Amino acid sequence: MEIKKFSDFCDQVLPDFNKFLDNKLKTEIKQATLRDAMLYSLDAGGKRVRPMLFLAVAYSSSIKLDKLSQFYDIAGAIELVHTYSLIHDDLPEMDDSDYRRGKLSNHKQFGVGPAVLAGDGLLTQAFYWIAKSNLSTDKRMAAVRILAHNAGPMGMVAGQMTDITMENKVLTEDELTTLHREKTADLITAAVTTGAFCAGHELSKNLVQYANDIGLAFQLKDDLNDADDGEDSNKNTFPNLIGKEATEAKLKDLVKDALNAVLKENEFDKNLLVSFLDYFKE
Ligand code: GRG
Repeated sequence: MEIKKFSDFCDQVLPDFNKFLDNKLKTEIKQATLRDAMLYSLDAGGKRVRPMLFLAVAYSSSIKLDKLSQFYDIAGAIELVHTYSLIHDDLPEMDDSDYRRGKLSNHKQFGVGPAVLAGDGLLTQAFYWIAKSNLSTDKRMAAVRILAHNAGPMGMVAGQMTDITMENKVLTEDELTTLHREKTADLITAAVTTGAFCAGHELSKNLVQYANDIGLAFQLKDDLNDADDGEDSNKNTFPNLIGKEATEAKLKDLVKDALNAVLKENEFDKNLLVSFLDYFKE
């Protein structure tokens, strides 16, 4: 294990992974408008947190840096699913956002119909990439199962449905936690657990705990940033429900729990996963 900091790991891996993502989609998608709309959001400057976490877990279980590219199809599939979810989330009938990552949102750039199809295309292509990857059948099946379970109607899609249908209703803390776990944490958990499976491990309780905690922490941090920017106070967020200070305390507790969980972990080198927690301190 040579790299100890998550940011150094990303510096090493991200340029190559980004090239892979862009080239693969460019060569596969023949319909020009669809290709442009899919690439517009895929190459819009996302942080690639989920695929980097996936690859970091594989690296932390002793897959060498120069062997990580065997997992790019799966890491890429996770990013395709994330990108689709953001395109659809921005649509007028969902969050109705005109901008994403400082650029026009997909439907503002291409129109609602093309944006829906760009999202559909990314979601479907994700499972094509997993099916076509060179990993063993067991690993590919695990990746399909985990991703479909956590991103579909048993996970992210369910959370999004609760979000849009409960928009003007006040949720309890438990209901809001479930919403955020499904909408945001489940895909992050899928990235971490798929990384473990692909590197040849059984699911570990501590790793799942770590993944769930950072997944929820991710949403809380995003909501705290939005609250600082004066975002809509009617939205179902922790800062709106319990206040900013209580949300900051909850975020700290989650990061502490994630740290305790990962420190109990024996199957993986802990350095990168511990270092990822710095993201919540920035
Ligand atoms: C449309 C089925 C469907 C689901 C949408 C992901 C999602 C569900 C909604 C996004 C709402 C949101 C902004 C949640 C906060 C946490 C989050 C997912 C932030 C965006 O992820 P980042 O920070 O984005 O990884 P980048 O731009 O870096 O890729």
